[in-house]
Amino acid sequence: MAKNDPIPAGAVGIKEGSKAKAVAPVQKYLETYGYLQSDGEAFEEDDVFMRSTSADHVLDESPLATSGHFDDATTKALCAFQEMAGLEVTGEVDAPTREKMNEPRCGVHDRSDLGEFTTGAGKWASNNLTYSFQNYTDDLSDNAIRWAIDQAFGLWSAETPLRFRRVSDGTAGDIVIRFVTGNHDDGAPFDGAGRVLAHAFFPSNSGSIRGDTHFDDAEVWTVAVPANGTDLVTVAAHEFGHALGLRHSSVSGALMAPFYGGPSRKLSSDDIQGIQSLYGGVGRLENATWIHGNAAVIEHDSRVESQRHFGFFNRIVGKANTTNWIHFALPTPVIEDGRRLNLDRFMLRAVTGSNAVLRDVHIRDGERIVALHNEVNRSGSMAFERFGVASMPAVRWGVSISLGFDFGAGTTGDRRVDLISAGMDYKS
Ligand SMILES: [Ca+2]
Ligand SMILES: [Ca+2]
Ligand SMILES: [Zn+2]
Ligand SMILES: [Zn+2]
Repeated sequence: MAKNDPIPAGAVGIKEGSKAKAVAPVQKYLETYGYLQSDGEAFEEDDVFMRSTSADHVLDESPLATSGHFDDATTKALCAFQEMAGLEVTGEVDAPTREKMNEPRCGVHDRSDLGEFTTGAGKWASNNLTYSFQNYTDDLSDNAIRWAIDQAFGLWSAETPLRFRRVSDGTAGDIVIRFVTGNHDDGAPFDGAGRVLAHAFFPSNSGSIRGDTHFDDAEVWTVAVPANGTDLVTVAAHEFGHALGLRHSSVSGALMAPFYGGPSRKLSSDDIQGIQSLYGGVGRLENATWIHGNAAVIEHDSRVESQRHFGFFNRIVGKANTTNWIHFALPTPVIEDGRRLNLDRFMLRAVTGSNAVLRDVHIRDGERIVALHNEVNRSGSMAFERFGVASMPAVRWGVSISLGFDFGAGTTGDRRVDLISAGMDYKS
């Protein structure tokens, strides 16, 4: 595809016994991502992530290959990669394997022994973490970048007791965010446009670099969907998984899978199990308020085909191929026992037909937007869907939720939204 593909077309078909020129780039890829060790190469020099995790050093498990020879060790490593990537395990560089190796991906190495989510990269002692920007990318406005990063943290905070507060630029938060190109003095240089998109440092790293998250600014970063570049929310959420202690997952569809296949701004059950194994679940709600679905207010009545209030829900059927906003004003306790409360997470109970999609969730306090979750694209049964307010701002004026929906074609049943309840939890 791209001219910078690491694995050339000539690699297709090579297997054990081959000494073709294309063996070397395949071995290089397998080395880079922790599946293989080459003889006589100063391999540990170029992988700061491996050095950092000496307790369960990935190299201990990697076979040792002869450079340029597709030997038994290379076959074993290739099979491990194929398993990780959800490919057919053939031991041969077939077309799908080459294609997968040429996909854009995270720069953090995989483990060759993994199944579902894996941890073992340490964790933070505190649930309250700070982050800061060392710089921004010119691809987006600073505000768009901040919202994207906030949304990415919000995915993790919605399912855990973790909370993320931004501290001013230039101060060193626990997680320092940088946009950099090429060599940026951490032993893991970026590679120009495409291929490696970003990397992050596990909590098990020593020193201040733990948690730090670097984006390759040779990529074109975007927050638009469909993406006209690389989706910052998706990649940031993945990297923050590393910054919190998760390694790559071989579950396809998991956010922590190493490959980037376009915008996917949600955690899978594998990601949730992984992060909760480190930090625990959401815990009890402290000051939750709920409002019934019948309290929904529709922004554009003219785009609604029908609305009916049932005993326990409110059914809205959008006209075909329209968008609309549905707003909820949520009961808002502002001060309790003399202390100001903080917004913690939004919760939604709803069911949609197959062609009604919850696209955006905006959370406001008075006129101020406190969380944007854009392009979340949820559909079907949302029994208890959570959207984090990662920074937990103090609440002042009254909370409202705006839900942006896309209604496609299809029957009225396909275009329905059944709103049951909307809620918010507040922490003192
Ligand atoms: Ca740090
Ligand atoms: Ca790159
Ligand atoms: Zn990764
Ligand atoms: Zn870096």
